[in-house]
Amino acid sequence: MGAIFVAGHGGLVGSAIVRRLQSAGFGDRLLLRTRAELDLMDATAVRVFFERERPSQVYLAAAKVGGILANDTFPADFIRENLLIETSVIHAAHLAKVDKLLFLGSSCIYPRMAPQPIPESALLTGALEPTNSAYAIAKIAGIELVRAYKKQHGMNAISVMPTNLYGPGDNFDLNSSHVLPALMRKFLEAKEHGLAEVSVWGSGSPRREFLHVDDLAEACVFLMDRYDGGEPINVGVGEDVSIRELAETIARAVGFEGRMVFDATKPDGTPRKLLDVSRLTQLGWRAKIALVDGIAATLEWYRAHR
Ligand code: GFB
Repeated sequence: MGAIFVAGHGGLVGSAIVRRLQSAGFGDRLLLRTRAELDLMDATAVRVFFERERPSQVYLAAAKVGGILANDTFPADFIRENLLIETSVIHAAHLAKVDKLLFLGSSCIYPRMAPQPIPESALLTGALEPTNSAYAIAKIAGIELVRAYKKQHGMNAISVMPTNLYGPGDNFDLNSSHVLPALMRKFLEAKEHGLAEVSVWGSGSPRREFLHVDDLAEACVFLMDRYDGGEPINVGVGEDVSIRELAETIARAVGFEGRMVFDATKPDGTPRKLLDVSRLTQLGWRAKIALVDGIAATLEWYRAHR
């Protein structure tokens, strides 16, 4: 049994995969490198690392990620950094003959007006959501790399598409974060400072599906074992909520009793993003963490770590 390389182990997803592998008894096989130790955008450094360490499994959870405003403001960074990470890690994994690689994409790869819930077959059937098209195209390139290395080189690699994620270790910076940690921080600070209102971006009507990152990590370890298909596989909870409903749930968890003010100068993004998870359900895996429980646990983590 060789080493398991978790690329991006300092991030929301990578750290959850590490926790999951540790609790499954694979802690002694973990191979981890900080960004200072190994720059995943440096193809030569990554190749040398793979040649030396020869991991047997790779979880490619390293990525440049962010919320709607960060994606819309820094599209060049999002496309460039993600393309460099994907090409260098997937190529090095091929050269080092890893047993299996799991690539993590994102639900924003699907067309803006995809049918809901979104089946994997919706990929490349329509125009993308403009606020995150640079990131989405980088992630679509990752899926195509996986398909291409599989076809040309017989590489054993899979692509996993998670829906919007949250949980311990998330980014709570108000300019670059996703909606859930942003609202948690805003409501908490408003309560602590006795403020009467909190700003919620956009109209509140877009719908999103939220998956706790520990559920995603469990699904990734499950799929590493059980799925070898050439097509991507969605991971979600099968239900969505409006941003207004999400905000109300977080406000209740925090105990904020003031008003919400919707800021129409900020983008709504895609109107709805709910994944069709039947392919995964048929394999026998389901998400377990209910949104209210996941929010409570994340709030507890944030209070302890901010
Ligand atoms: O989570 P979020 O930034 O990403 O925003 P996306 C979701 C919705 O929440 C949007 C609204 O309609 C936002 O306008 N929202 C309300 C807020 N208040 C806030 C706030 O304070 N902060 C933030 N960030 N949003 C991202 C993509 O899209 O989703 C990425 O840009 C990635 O590429 C990620 O795929 C999963 O769901 O719109």
